[in-house]
Amino acid sequence: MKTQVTLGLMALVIGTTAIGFKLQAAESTGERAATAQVERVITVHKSASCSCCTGWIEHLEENGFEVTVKDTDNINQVKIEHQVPRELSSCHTAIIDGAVIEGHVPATDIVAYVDSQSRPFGERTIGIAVPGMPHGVPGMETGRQDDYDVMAFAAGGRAESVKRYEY
Ligand SMILES: [Cu+2]
Repeated sequence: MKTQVTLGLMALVIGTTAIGFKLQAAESTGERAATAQVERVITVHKSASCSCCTGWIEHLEENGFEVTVKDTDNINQVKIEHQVPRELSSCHTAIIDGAVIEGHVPATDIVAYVDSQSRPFGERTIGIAVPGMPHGVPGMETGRQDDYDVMAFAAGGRAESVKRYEY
């Protein structure tokens, strides 16, 4: 019991140090130009046959992301594992910095979300999604342009719009 308490305290100290260092690093980096050069490493889970997923991956690469593609025969299982609410689900599921990106989310919104400290549901926030397959989203250039929302979501299906695109 005594050992456990000590270990817990050590973890807390290490954790605090890590946060302090991170903040310090961000301050010394300073300018936005330096931030923009940081590589965005993302893993995309998709079905092998999904062509609009490939279109979205190209959109990410054009915007400076380094993409690892993982084809799967059971994309629904991936969504269950990453707690993507059924009503928000789309064709592909991606992971970046521990955040879940579901569907055809524009690269700028991924960057804004990952960089931002604001999370609509606090630590329970899992990620962001563009539900379904709206026409005109990155990777879905069909010639038609739908209005759509980027939704933040948490476990248990809680969700709210963090950005709306209207045309
Ligand atoms: Cu798609």
